[in-house]
Amino acid sequence: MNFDKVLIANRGEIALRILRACKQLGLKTVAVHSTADRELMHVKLADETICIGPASPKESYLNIPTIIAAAEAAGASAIHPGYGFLSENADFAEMVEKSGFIFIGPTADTIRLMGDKVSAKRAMQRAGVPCVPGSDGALGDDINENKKLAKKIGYPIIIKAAGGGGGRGMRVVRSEDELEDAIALTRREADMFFNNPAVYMEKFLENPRHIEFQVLSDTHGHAVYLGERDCSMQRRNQKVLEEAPAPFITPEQRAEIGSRCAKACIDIGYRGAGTFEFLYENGQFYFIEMNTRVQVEHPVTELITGVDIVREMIAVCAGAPLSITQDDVHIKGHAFECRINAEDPKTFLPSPGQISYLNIPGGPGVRWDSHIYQGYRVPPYYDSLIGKLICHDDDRELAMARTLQALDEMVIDGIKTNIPLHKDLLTDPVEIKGGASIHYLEHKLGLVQEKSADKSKEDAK
Ligand code: MV4
Repeated sequence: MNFDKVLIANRGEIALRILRACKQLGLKTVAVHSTADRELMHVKLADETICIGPASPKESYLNIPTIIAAAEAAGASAIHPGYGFLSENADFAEMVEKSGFIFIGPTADTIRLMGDKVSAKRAMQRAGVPCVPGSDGALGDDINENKKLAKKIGYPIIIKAAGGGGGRGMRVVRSEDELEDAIALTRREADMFFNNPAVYMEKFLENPRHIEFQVLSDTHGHAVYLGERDCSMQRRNQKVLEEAPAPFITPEQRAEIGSRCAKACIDIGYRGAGTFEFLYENGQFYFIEMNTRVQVEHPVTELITGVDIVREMIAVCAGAPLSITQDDVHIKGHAFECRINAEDPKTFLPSPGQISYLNIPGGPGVRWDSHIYQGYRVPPYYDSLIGKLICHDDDRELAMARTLQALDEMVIDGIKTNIPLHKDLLTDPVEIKGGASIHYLEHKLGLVQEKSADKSKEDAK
């Protein structure tokens, strides 16, 4: 099959990142964009552009028939979905392949398997990936059985929707008298939001870290892990600051969990780039979900491994074998990524508008992944991410200092950004120490009043 033209079914910084990888591989690019996105950088750089509809994502970036029609019209051979939008939509992946295009990602069946968190967990359990203790599959309707199970797991437990993920459709239960209502409520919400009433039960981990393993897998039976990232610094399920490698994780732990993830990829016939999400508490890793797409934070892994994840995922989806084996993967130094958002640093409200002045930091080990430029208007219709500052150095302390220096050099005028938040975070004693839990940032910001002093003390220990 010929593979010479890629349609980029996304916008913003990731569309530009994909375009750059395509150009390097000698592939022609097709940018599809909404009427609000004519001035996007990757639209200017693409070989062909097609306007696919109005600003509203539903009518443009989420419009499956229109995107497939655009691929037909342009004579594209493959479609790269990026992250968000249609990237983990199994029906889209299926339609893409049935229409004769290559989906740059895993097969529709794999997306479906991992999209259902109950089947994902079962598959990972079978592959030898350690999971959070919990129900064996979806919960039944017998409340006495469920009470027995919760008692056996031990309170607190969490009820999660099989169709959920990324923080939607979950409820913590701290005692038996809350269990029946919690299951019923989560089921109703799951049915409403995900069209799937199936729910499952897990031991609730009170203060875990969020650590995820990056993998790449080809169609020739090879898979590699590229180490892990710590993504614990988050607010309302939106990551703010990521780093690689994760602080205090030993090479032995990395090899143990990483090799199990790579083996799991081979077991399920995985294709492309993927991420295994774990909660990490008391020295143990617990699998929770798999992301079957390229992630926002992939650059920190690129900087510590030297592997071009986006180029590699395109190549393996075109049928090429992985260009590296596990023996070629070495973790070198440390990297941080600051997600720069067009938002008020105090209220977190979006701050769209025109960028009147822009100064981008530079120097060794400084990378800026962004579509913005002086004069660019940040539209109000989409995610507020306008760029990612990724800094690398020989160790964590140096990487942190380099990130702060780069933040000091960066000027984005005309809109508000969260740069002040990043400067504050990178000088925070708990962040400097490393290894804070998923709750730390929200406590720091005073989002959670209850027990906030206790929790912060615990993190600071
Ligand atoms: C959990 C958990 C504690 N215990 N599961 C939230 C997002 C989704 N991916 C899974 N999530 C969680 N699952 C058990 N058994 C706590 C969270 C959680 C969380 C996880 C990762 C990153 C940020 C988070 C914020 C709040 C809760």
